[in-house]
Amino acid sequence: MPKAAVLPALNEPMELLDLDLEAPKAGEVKVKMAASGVCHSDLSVQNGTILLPTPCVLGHEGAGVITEVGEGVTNVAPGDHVVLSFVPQCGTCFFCAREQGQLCEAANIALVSGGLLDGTPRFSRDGSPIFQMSACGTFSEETVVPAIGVVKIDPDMPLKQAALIGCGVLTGVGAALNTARIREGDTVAVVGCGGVGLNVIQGAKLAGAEQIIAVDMVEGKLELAQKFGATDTVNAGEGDAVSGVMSLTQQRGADLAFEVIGLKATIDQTINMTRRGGQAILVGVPNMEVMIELPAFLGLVVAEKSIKGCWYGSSNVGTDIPKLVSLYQDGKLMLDELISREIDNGQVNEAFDAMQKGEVARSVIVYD
Ligand code: PAD
Ligand code: ZN
Repeated sequence: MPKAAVLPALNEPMELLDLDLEAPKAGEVKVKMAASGVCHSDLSVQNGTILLPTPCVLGHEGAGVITEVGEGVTNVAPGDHVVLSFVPQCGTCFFCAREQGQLCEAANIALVSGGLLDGTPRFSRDGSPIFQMSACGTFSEETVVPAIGVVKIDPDMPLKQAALIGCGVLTGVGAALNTARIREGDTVAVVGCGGVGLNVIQGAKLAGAEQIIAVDMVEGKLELAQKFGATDTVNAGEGDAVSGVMSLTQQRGADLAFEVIGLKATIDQTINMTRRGGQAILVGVPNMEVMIELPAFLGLVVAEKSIKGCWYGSSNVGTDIPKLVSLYQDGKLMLDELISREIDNGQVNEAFDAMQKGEVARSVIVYD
């Protein structure tokens, strides 16, 4: 009976409960969780920005060890160390066949239903289903997920650091390396330097950006951003973020600007601080009502700006997760520095508070 942090209903605090967990069905695996990061998207389920059915086990950024496999599973075996993917990637659908696994058709139902690929969760309590976020539910000691939702990694990789790759690192670094087209010497602005934004910064550095401008309202985040590779900072709490970036770029704007918060105001700012001919990459998840409005001719046509969405860092999890593990092992990717606090899964409410106050890059649940 795993203990899990369960969101009982919208806007309610999470409760630590003993749950029943079914054995994996065909094509599914059971994972003993080792660690799980707490991401802003988890908080966004609690406050309704991301809509999922409740009660629900949140958590979608995790790593652990396979303990059981269902019929027909060949990609992993008990004892394997894995990172969970919050977008299961089938490898054969229209999108996977076009190297856009982040848009996998098989994953769609899992992302919205609170269940696995068949739309049903494997957790329950007193006979009633308990849903699981993004076919994961990493705020539980154990979970059952689709086999195509786990990627085997080198067993020497520490699982606490590996957990972070599952969302924040894959999304942030992938936004810079896969979604965007950063060229050597480019100027990049990153609006929002939380767990995901810091990874956009280190991804931009890896891609060869020369000037990296970090924008945030919390001074501590701007200091951390400099450790991850930011060359300049703009405190959006002390002045207009767009003017700040303009004055650092000869009034042209950044070659590429990334929005990593999910607010209308900062999305508008990000588009406005992108130079003519540049790319604005939208990573933050806004609530469903947010609309983008801009003058079509002056804002887009004659300015030749591109606005691009970014889902899961445009990642192919099967190749990108092992690649990020190797980068960490070679000392080229900062993961230790993302772990601000280690907690247990009874402390997720406190972790949400700390995130909202801007106190942490990531709180990480570490299981025994
Ligand atoms: P976080 O809360 O750790 O970081 C957000 C940062 O933004 C913090 O450092 C804040 O101080 C800063 N901030 C807030 N408001 C402002 C403002 N007005 N101006 C400047 N800075 C501000 O969140 P996170 O990094 O975990 O997640 C960021 C977003 O990315 C969030 O919307 C999440 O849902 C989304 C996300 N998207 C994907 C994807 O695939 N597109 C994946 C994972 C997360
Ligand atoms: Zn996330």
